[in-house]
This record gives sequence, structure tokens and C-alpha cells, in this order.
Amino acid sequence: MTMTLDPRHSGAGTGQAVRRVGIIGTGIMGADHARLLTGAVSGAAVAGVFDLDAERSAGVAAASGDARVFADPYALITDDGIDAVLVASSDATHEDYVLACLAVGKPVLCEKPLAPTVDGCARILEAEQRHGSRLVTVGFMRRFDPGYTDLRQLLAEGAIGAPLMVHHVHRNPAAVPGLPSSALITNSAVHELDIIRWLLAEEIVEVAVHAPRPSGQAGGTQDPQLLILRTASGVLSDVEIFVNARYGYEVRCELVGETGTVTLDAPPPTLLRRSGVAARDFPGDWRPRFAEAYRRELQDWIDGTGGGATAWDGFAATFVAQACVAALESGERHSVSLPRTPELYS
Ligand code: ISE
Repeated sequence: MTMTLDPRHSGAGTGQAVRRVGIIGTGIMGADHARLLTGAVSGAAVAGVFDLDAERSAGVAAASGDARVFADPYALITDDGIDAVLVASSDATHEDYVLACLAVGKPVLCEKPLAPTVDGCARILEAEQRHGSRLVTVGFMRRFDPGYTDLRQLLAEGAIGAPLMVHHVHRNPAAVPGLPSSALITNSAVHELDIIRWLLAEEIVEVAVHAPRPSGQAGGTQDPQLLILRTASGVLSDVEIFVNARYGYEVRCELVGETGTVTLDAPPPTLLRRSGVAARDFPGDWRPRFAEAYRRELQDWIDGTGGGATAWDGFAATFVAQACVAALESGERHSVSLPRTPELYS
């Protein structure tokens, strides 16, 4: 399944086969993925796009070097001119599109969450196991961030001894008014839920969510929240999630081990010293902060290297996130008991 190289597409002139990608959903993330696939990832071409907003998809198609605009997402998925599908539509639509990709045996990269419900994720797991090999990748892009990969490498090398605790800070400048309090967990802190499993290579078995006095800027949403998560071996993580922090987008992490700690600050490279103050800029959202992670994630997917999160990881993240939502609502600690990892993912 290759195409004739078009000089506008990356990979052109290298003799490399190009994977023709169809993108479903050309909002903020879909458009960003289209830009990276067209200009920063080798061996890929955006060959088709679909969005409910036809004008928006036409704009992304034109910027992607003549991609076809589809009026029906299922027609995009089954089209012979599409080798692989990237799903960046609204969360509630993910399950149907991923299942449709599995039905025709096409690789699919689905933005997080794999599906908003545990049952939805389970249906995807069943379909992929019936297919018999892994086709689904979930867009937990932090796994490709140079800072997080360093952290994981240092831990694996024994640089700080056995892990004891992980501190996380995750802040967005502003959220839409009326955002459900659960969205802080399912939309934002879900990244930390995935990172904890990936860093420590073990499962989260107990969760609690503490709710401080909500910010007056949060419009009724319970914001911030403090998640406390315990893994099977007893490592404790805290996650401060604050989506109306106002000053900018920031993610930090500190891993505490028996013989040292590693801190992930990932500050912008420039520091301005002026008028008695040293200052750094914070990005307005996560895209500049994780630009390199997105690029690496897409390259890995196009190359078929398999470094991304699997459908099982997507299931586990939604499973733990739902336990956290229950803990937020009850104000109590909840234990989490994931089913056994199916053979396809172990
Ligand atoms: C957003 O949806 C993302 O996926 C970002 O990665 C995350 O950091 C942000 O908090 C979310 O709102």
C-alpha cells in the first residue's frame, strides 16, 4: 500500500514508501497533526481529511498538499487510497471510528482517550484481539517527550535507586466556563495516569482525589484537584491538576528514589534578565510544550516502530480515570483492580 511520491510530500526524492494518512477531525489537534505529517515527519502524506465543519477540513486539506476532503468519515476509513487513520475528533466518536478501522484492518492512531467509557475501551480491546494483531495506538504523546524519556531511562539505569514517590504538576491557563469537574481528570490528569504506569511499569491500585477550595476563576468547576495514587509496589504519586492557573501552561514532574531524585522542569530555553527580574515565557497551551513529543510520536507511528501506547494502555488509563472520578464524587479512597492484561498486550 504505497503511493507515487509527490514532491510536496515529505519523503519525496528519498525513494521511501509513503504512508497515506486519513485524518478524522481537523480541529486544534487534527490540524496540528496534519501540519506535522506534511512538514516534519518523513514517509507520510495526508491523503484525506474529514471534519463535520467542511470549511475547516477544506483548509487543512489545502495546507496538506491536496488531500481529498471526505464527506463521510466511514468512506475515508474504507477508501483504498488511505493506508492508516488518525482519529482526532470529539472523544465520544473515537470508539466507532477505531472499531471501523479494525473492521478493515487499518492501523489507527487515536487521540486520547481511546474511549470515554471503560465499556467502550473494552469493545475496542475485544475487536483488536479478534483481529489478532495490534493496530491501535493511543495518542499519549508524553511517552515521546525527551524529558519524560530521560526520566524513565535514568530510573531504569538505577540512577536514583528504587522509586518511592512521584510529584506531578499539570496546569493550563484557562478552561471553558462550566467545564465538568470530572474533565480535569478524564481530559488532563489522564496524561499523568498514563505516565505513572509507563514510568514505573506497574499498575495503579488505589486512588483518592482531594478537592481544595475551588478557584474563584473556575466558574463553578472543582478546580484545582489533588490526586493521590498508589501503585502495586507502594509508590505514591501526587498530581496537582489546575486548569485555570492563568499564568500559562506548565507541566512538571519529580521522581524521588532511594538514592536521589530527577526533576523534569522542561523550561523554555531562554531566560530574560531585566529590571531586577529574571523571566521565562510559558506557552499558552500544550502544543508548543510537547511539539517534539508529537513529532516523535507521529514518526514512530508512521515507521511502525510500535513505541506508542497500546489499546490496553488506553483501556487502563480510562479505567483508572473513572476510578478517580468516583473518588472525587465520593470523597473516599477507591481501590482499582484492572483485569488481567490480555496476551496480545503482554
Ligand atoms: C488537553 O486536552 C491535552 O490533551 C493536553 O495534553 C493536556 O495537557 C491538557 O491539560 C488537556 O486539556
